[in-house]
Amino acid sequence: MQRLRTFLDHHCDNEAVTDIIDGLMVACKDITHQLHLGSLAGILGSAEQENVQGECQKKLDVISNDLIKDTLANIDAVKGIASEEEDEPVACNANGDYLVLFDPLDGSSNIDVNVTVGTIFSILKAAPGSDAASQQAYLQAGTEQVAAGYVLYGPSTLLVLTVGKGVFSFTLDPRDGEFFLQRENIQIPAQTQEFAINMSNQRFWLPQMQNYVGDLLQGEEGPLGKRYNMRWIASMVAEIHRILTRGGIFMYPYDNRDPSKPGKLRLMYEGNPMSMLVEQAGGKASTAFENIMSVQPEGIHQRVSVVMGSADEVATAEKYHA
Ligand code: AHM
Ligand code: MG
Repeated sequence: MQRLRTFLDHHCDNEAVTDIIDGLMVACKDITHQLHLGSLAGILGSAEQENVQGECQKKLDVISNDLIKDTLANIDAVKGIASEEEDEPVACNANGDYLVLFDPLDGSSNIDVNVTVGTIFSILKAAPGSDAASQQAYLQAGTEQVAAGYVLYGPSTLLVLTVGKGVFSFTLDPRDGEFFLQRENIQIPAQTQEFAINMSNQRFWLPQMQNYVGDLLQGEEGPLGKRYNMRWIASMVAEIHRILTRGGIFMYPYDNRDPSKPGKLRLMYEGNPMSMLVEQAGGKASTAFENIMSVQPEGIHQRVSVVMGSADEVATAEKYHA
């Protein structure tokens, strides 16, 4: 079995990116440890504060953010970081060439009920002379990502990764603290009979999305001609991992609950990295109108509509919006 570092040394022809991913996993192993201890470590519950997006932070949101931030700041290649839990980007090493954007603990409403959560990350090349303390340096479309991945904290801890040459997964062996390569060149089946969406928001979606999901629900008697099953874990990492394992379509579409927020998920550290993984695995990642990775970001915490997974199913969803 190949260790993560050995794999990266052969597969990733960029030493700086190898160092960043390898270093980031040190923090993710710490997060795994904290999650396994759970209430024994006093990490459950609210941190009694809000992030820039007005969301109540969990204690473990804050702990994970600090662990990842401190780890990345000590890697020479990292010029700056942007996090879901930080209002503004943070400059790290003036000589670094890379920017790392991350959601330290995605799906954190699941922490207190002991259900899967994850860390999502995206790596961008910094433009020469750019100011890593300013949002402007980070506002690159998803197509510019040099690497993306997530760590899933479930029954096992897994890393799923792309450096633009396919998607690979690694499992953490808790006995020696090493990630080992498990699946190579992961491919998402083009068709599926499984969808994931928070149905409680149905009345807030665009009419096109209501029509599409209405037809999914009609099953073999509807125009799509097949019966679908539904899943909702409330953890995008778990949802995308299921899709990378057996196919499916995951949607968190535009809704009009709050006109200032077009959708719930964040473009730069949720939508883009997951889109890169899904596309590298032969799937499709769309806003329902255009490719997510083509969206030109205007802010690091910008939100985006998400429809991603099995290519044929996403193409069908897009047709309803055409
Ligand atoms: P978070 O970053 O605050 O954890 O929010 C993102 C999560 C996703 O993982 C998940 O798909 C979605 O929020 C679940 O939302 P809902 O509460 O509507 O089920
Ligand atoms: Mg999140």
